[in-house]
Amino acid sequence: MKVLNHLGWQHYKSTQPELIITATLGRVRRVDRGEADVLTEQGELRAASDSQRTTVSAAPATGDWVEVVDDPDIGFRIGTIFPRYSAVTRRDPAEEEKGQVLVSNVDFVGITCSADRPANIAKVERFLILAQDSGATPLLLLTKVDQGVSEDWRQLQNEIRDVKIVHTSAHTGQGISEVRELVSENRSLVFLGESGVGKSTLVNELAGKIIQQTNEVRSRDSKGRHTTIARELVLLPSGGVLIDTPGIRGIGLWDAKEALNKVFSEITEVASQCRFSDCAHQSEPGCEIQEAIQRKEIGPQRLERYLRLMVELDEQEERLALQQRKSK
Ligand SMILES: Nc1nc2c(ncn2[C@@H]2O[C@H](COP(=O)(O)OP(=O)(O)OP(=O)(O)O)[C@@H](O)[C@H]2O)c(=O)[nH]1
Ligand SMILES: [Mg+2]
Ligand SMILES: [Zn+2]
Repeated sequence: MKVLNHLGWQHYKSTQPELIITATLGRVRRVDRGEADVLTEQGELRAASDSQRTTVSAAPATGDWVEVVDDPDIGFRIGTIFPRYSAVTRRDPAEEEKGQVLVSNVDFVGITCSADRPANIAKVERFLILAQDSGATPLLLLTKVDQGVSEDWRQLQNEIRDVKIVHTSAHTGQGISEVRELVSENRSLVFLGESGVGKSTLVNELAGKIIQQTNEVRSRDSKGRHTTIARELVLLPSGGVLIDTPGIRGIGLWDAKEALNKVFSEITEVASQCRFSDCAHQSEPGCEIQEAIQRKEIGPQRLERYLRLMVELDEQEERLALQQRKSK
């Protein structure tokens, strides 16, 4: 069971005490073209992932614990996909009204940003909501700190609360052992962020060898070249799992209102004290949010970003409800 334990099996099982296994157990390393590479005790198996599966939760994702069945007709195929204790789910870029699971069964979502690029709080908040919604613990990994950390990043760090921030550098080794420690007990961590921020470089540093290909950023604007093209699980020799992902510029949120309210908890807490339960926090009498803005406890821009995200998620809910009514 050594491979499986290093992959986090024991930890996974403790979250799913009722599990019954009847075929070869494994964890999905990578999914592509209707097939998946699955790490099992018998080594890596390439298994067909049933094309009949259409719903979000039923398509295998990197990180899933699955059963691999040896089918006499088609060879290996994925049978049961076991329940996910966490899942990073975004709005499917191909189909607006659908969610897409990027990775599953992770303990940490490492939102990876480069210190040598401008700090964009709205983008970081979006990633934080995605991470919070997954059920895993969000982290902010600030990379390339050997290049210096600008004032806007320092300010951003003051604005986000309750999130662990790790400064890392592949050049000086700063922060590497801190991140390694997080996964030391066979836990799983996924790196999410824009292309070129150094996700694959971090994977290699943590693994202590070059596993993932990396590439120079463009000198003109420090943008990456989309070097990593698949969501891929890397098993650390000492146990623990890292998941490298392709760079993503923006993300569509999916069914993430609860996570939104958590990430903006200082706003939702105050909002619950407004006189009107449907307060829009603009100029209503008895609006505690406006009071808090006057007292400089809540930034007006932070409120604006919160409201904008709320509208986005409200509209999504409405469209989905409409669609469901139509299809009935
Ligand atoms: N100075 C400095 N450069 C770094 C650091 N980490 C990564 N880089 C450089 O950043 C560039 C991009 O790194 P990658 O690891 O390929 O970035 P990525 O996030 O995996 O990019 P995609 O796969 O395209 O999403 C490479 O040239 C790295 O050498 C760091 O800590 N300091
Ligand atoms: Mg990469
Ligand atoms: Zn209000």
